[in-house]
Amino acid sequence: PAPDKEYTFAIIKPDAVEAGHADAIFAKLAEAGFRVAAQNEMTLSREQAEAFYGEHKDKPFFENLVTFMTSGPIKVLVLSAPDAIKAWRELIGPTNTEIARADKPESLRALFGTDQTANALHGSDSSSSAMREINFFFDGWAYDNMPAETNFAVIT
Ligand code: DGI
Repeated sequence: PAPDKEYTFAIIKPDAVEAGHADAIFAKLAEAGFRVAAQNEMTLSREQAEAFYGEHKDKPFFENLVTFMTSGPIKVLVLSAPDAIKAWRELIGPTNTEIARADKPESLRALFGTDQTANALHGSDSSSSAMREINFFFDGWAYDNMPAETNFAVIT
């Protein structure tokens, strides 16, 4: 069964912030039942972007990805909802904006993305990623907000 309340980590990426889509994205996520538990606006340094996407450092698109992610302000969010990790991945849709537009036209990447690199939104892909990513951007937040006895990214 889905946890009653779970946390995930999201980013409104530079293309969507620059295009002025943040308010529309906040409206869509609220409508879908997500609550914003923490948020911050920042511009990533190259060092931060490389560390955040470290698992992709050997991929051919890594340089483009880092250049894009450091190109302007982003909004980093902790979202809560029942089954938040899976539900948020479903709401944002496929990684490639063009595939999202073809296959999931109501998804947030279809609505607000630009292309296969600039795809408007990030979402943690697992409980362990959510834990790592929340701690990466909100130092200590998880410790203050999640009971120690529960799965780190899951609170009931
Ligand atoms: O978890 P996702 O963001 O959906 O996808 P991911 O973790 O595989 O990749 C991280 C980001 O890297 C993704 O949001 C966009 C970019 N990316 C992934 N695969 C490709 C890519 N960019 C290009 N240009 N080409 C790719 O194949």
